[in-house]
Amino acid sequence: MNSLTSEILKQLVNSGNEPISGQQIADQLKISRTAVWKHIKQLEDDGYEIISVKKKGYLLHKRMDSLHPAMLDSMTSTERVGRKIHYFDSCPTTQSIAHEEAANGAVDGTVVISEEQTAGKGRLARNWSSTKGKGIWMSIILRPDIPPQLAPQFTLVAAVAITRAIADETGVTPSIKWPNDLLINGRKCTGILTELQAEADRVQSIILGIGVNVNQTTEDFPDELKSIATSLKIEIGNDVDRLVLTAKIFEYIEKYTDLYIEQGFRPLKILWESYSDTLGKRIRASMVNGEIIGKAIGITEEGVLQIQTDDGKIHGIYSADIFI
Ligand code: BT5
Repeated sequence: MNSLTSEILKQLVNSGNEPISGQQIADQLKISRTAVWKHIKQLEDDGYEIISVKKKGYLLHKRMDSLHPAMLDSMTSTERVGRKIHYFDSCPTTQSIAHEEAANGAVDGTVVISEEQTAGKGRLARNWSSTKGKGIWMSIILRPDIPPQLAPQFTLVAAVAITRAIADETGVTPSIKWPNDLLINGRKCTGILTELQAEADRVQSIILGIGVNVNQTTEDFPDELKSIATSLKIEIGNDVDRLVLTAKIFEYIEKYTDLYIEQGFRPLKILWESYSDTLGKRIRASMVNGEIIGKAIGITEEGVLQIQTDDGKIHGIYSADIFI
């Protein structure tokens, strides 16, 4: 979207239920009224419903189901997370754009968000299904001052933040399957992919990739996912406002990142344990170099999963797929 069109959308969103006059917009943006009218037409072509109220101006009638920054900005009360947003109608994956932005100095809390991903990715180069307009597909750039070995904790911090946001918005609390899955009724509704840009001893940026299935129906999922994936809509039976949920996720990510910086991982570990689907269960952890079967007895201060095998030995697992 052209930046003037985007600015006009922002003004319409901010004026809420009060119409805003074409002259007012023209004066503020230093453009002609005809130019304002052309941008309004563009917004209508994009699907925004705008009413011309006689002698008063323009009114944004119906909020479109879009995660456009102008819409998100009006909902967000954070200081850092989501204050700067790069928005795409479609892109291969928000992760690689976020990596470029981070390398080019993007500020802490910058978000890359897309309505659709054509090559969305999970861990180990797996695919992530990202149906257009039905989910939240975004990468958040964080710049905590921590050593690289603590970065995996952010997967757990994000898992807690998203769990809380989903619970607030839907009344349904997902459970967390270590390390990066949020499940409802045993099916995956959210995946998290934590990537890093780091020097030997310091993190430069964490790229927190978040995929939340929001309004898909079962038909929207490819066949191989139909029995293992779910969406919030499937679980609660009605559409969920993606805009409100995204703003909530921004709030919780900021809140818990602040808590982490102030008090360390401990309070977040306690929260994580309270939502865990993994602890106390007999599990199979499948790693690139083999597998371990035993009881999941806890996570360490670093976020490492501890499994106790039948011979009593305790094993620390850094990355694995867990089967219960
Ligand atoms: C993940 O990997 O769960 C991390 C997913 C991260 C996605 C976000 S979206 C925004 C950002 N941009 C990206 O390109 N990625 C991030 P993993 O634990 O490896 O799980 C991947 C597996 O989950 C796949 O092999 C499928 O079995 C399954 N899967 C794929 N798409 C899914 C979906 N939409 N919902 C539930 N499960 C899915």
